[in-house]
Amino acid sequence: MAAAAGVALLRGRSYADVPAPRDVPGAVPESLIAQARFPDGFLWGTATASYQVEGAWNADGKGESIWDRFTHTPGKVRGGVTGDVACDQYHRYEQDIALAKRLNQKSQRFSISWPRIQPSGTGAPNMKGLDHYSRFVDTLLAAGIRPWCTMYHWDLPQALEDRGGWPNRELANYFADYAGILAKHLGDRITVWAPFNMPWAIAFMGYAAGAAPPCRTSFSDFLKAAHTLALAQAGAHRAVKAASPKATFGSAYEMAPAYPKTNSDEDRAAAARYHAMNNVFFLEAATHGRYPKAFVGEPPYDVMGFKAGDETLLRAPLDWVGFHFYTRRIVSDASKEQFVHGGSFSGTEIENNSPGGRDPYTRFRAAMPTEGPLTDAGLEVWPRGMYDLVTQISREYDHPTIEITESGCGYLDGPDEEQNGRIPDGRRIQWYREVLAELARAIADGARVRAFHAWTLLDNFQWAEGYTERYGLIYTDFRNQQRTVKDSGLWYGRVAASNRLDV
Ligand code: IFM
Repeated sequence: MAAAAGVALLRGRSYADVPAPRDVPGAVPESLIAQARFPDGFLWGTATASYQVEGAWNADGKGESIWDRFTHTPGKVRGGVTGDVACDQYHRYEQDIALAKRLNQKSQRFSISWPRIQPSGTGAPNMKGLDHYSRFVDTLLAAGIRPWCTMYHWDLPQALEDRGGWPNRELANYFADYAGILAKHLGDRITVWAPFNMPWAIAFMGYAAGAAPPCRTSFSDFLKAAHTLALAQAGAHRAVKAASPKATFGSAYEMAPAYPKTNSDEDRAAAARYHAMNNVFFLEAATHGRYPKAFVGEPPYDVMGFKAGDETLLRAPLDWVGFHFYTRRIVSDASKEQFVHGGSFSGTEIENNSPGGRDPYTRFRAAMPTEGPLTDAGLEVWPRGMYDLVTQISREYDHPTIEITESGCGYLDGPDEEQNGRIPDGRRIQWYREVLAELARAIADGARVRAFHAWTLLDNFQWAEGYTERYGLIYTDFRNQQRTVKDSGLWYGRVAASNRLDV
């Protein structure tokens, strides 16, 4: 009854009705946390990514990825470190899955490394790579944990980058072949598939901002890459469904609720463009075979390399919608300013305060505010954003089944030697308490959320930040690969067992 009323409440509200952030408190009242309940059967899990945890960068016939090339280039990663060993999970996965089981986890989102399966990105599969993931999946199932597969979490075979990377439309076909191989060999046991982790970031960070490999700075390459990724998403959908009758297909999009800087029509329109570009660009392509109103004017189809008939090729009706939540954005209009090229990378997002906004097409500026406290990794804590984002996607996409594919916070707490090495990371517990209370509120108001994946199971290689940020529920001592469950991990295990937060 409450859920039905909530659905009615969500329906009919438009983006413009979302209150500006100054109207909402930054912190969540304890009473809301105490009342929060999650439905029976709710799937609690964690998320990881191949390059961030596996190590074994050249084992068993694996090819070189763009992240191998990047980290092996001096001066690219903080501290000069690499993911060559990372958490050594390629060899220690049984131990890590046993820890997840101990924390009552029921879903493990992991990614498969494309160059382990096709070392140069095309052609016959490397059976040693497939065998590894087959054993990994069997171990998850034996532990009662649902295997949830991301097919691509940023580790493109270097050989495909050498053929033009994602701006090369041919990659959509190569990716569909790869997806078909995965579904054929693992689809008897994996039923939950998503093609890409954070496709916007793959295109923007890699090809426009130069912040991640291959570090190009071309807005036209960014737009071409985005179109190839959308085509690849749909091609993978067709390939996976054809190879595995049990397959369900969804997504792992990055999203941040966008609030207009002022109440002006221009800033509200800019916030809507941010939402279209950064949050739902690929969801809209999959759902309707078109791109949303992310641009000032018409989408630049010519620059993207859009061809007649692509509207049909883009369609990939998702069985469920997966997205991440970390923080929020305040967005202002830049359509009247002269564009000046520029940008800088901060953690997981682009901040660009250059005159003229972020790029010549979308013409907005997005900033992460600092009204709320910041995590050690520099992201603003704004729990209310979870409620706003989940309810917005619910009403805009007709109440789909939702999975939160990542959500978490970077804090550097380590072992306290006076407490036998215990890791008292209270700030992380509080972050999850508040964000999850807002998620429970969205569910009570009608959002059909069935799973939450904390980022991440264990501290790992944090991309260009190296090992200087820790997002794990489990502490990794990178000197000896020892794992220690943090207080937050123990707490999350109790949450998973009880479906409540006051534990
Ligand atoms: O570590 C990353 C992950 O690979 C993608 N989403 C954000 C996380 C934290 O920055």
